[in-house]
Amino acid sequence: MNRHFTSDFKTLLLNLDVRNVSRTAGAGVAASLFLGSGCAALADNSEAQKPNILFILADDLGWSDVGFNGASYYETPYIDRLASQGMQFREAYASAPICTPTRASVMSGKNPARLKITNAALPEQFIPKDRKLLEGLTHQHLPLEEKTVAQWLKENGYATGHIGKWHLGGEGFLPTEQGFDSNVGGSHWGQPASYFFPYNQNQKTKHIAKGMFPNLDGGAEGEYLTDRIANEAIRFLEQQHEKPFFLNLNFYQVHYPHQAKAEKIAKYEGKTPDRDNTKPVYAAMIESLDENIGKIMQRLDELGLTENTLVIFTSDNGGCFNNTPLKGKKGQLYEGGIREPLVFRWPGKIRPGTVCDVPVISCDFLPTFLAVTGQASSEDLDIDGCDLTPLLYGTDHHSLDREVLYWHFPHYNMWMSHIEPASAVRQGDWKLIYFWERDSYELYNLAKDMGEKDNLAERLPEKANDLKTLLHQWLEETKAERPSLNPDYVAK
Ligand SMILES: [Ca+2]
Repeated sequence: MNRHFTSDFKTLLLNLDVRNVSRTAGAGVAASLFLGSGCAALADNSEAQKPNILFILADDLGWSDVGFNGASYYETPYIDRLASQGMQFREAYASAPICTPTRASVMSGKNPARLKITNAALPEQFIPKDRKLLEGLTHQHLPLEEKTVAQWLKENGYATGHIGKWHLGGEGFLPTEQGFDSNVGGSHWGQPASYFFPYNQNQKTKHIAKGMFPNLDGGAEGEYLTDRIANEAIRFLEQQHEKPFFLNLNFYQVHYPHQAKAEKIAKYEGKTPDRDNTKPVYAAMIESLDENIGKIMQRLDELGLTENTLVIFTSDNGGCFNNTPLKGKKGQLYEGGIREPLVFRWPGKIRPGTVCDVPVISCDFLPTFLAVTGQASSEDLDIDGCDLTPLLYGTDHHSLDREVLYWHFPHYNMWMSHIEPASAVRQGDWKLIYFWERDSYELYNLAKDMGEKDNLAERLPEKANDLKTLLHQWLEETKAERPSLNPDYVAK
């Protein structure tokens, strides 16, 4: 890929587009960073040097939980700085409204429906059996037959590290079985027992969960998990000398249990809410995530790795609380359940302060990473994702060779009653959601109504029918696992 760098760089300069330049305060500083150190990167970037990839995935962080998407009660200055130094995607999606399927999609480049991994890995007793529908079947782990992005990159000479939440299977299916050289803290568990050391011990019941945090031994009493995960990431960065690296850094933050440092909680208890956000513990968790990302970016700089490292920041599903101005939350296919903050930063390659409105989705990471590392073109792969480099490099900011996105979530949830089986399709500005239990559709125009307040399904039956046809054809093609009528259902 590097041999194209010079022409890409020229194209970027020629394509400077005022409409796409963020008006955030950091944009001017970021632009000078681009023109200054970015040029240095051009000179230093030898033909043989492959870029490092640092993929940072937050857990359950909503689209509107970050400053660059309008949050003011929550404070994310370091994540916002990252956004101002790179390209932010305003219409980025998770492949699923819940943890495991999105992570499986990141690893494999495939839609969860095709993987038949559509729900969080859960023991059988936690799957509701008393509802009108029986859920579609879902695998409990990412099958070893799936070729992960780590396996692809390892074949290409990369050092591959996983740190933090995995949630794609336990023994036999851990990161080290799926292409990673090392695994710190990743297991089948989807959350810590405690954010304060000892992390595998429930603070109330004192129950200890064995095998929760492989290779994350020791720690000081009261040490905070997010600080520790960041320290492990820094240690990984410091050890990289020989090979280019791919670090899959998956924070547990801001997933339940909601626990934060007392001094940070106190700060938010006294702060004026915005968008009805009034959860100081959650705000404090976001601040800890943010400051640790700042810490990692600083160390990356000190190690001289910034110029040759593609950094990505995103989340795996929508927020659990209030995602205003979006509707819905984690577990739902409304925008609040699936739209994510997303930033790509790569000085000299990606123009800083840019905003992209093209819809993108979790399964796009794998083909994009393969493209930036010069390994394979997406045409050769049996995947659902698209290579995003035309957007990132500025050769085309406004379109992608893809018209339609799909979601399939045939599940309830024992703890969250708002969650019901649903599937959805987005084509252009139009989005249709199908609710399996009610056998009903909702149609929205996201360009005019990103909050999904005005259901147009009855007023625009032709448009609704077009999208219904697309959705059901896709469910057939992917052999998606459908919900079925529950013969034992008793209406309450
Ligand atoms: Ca999650």
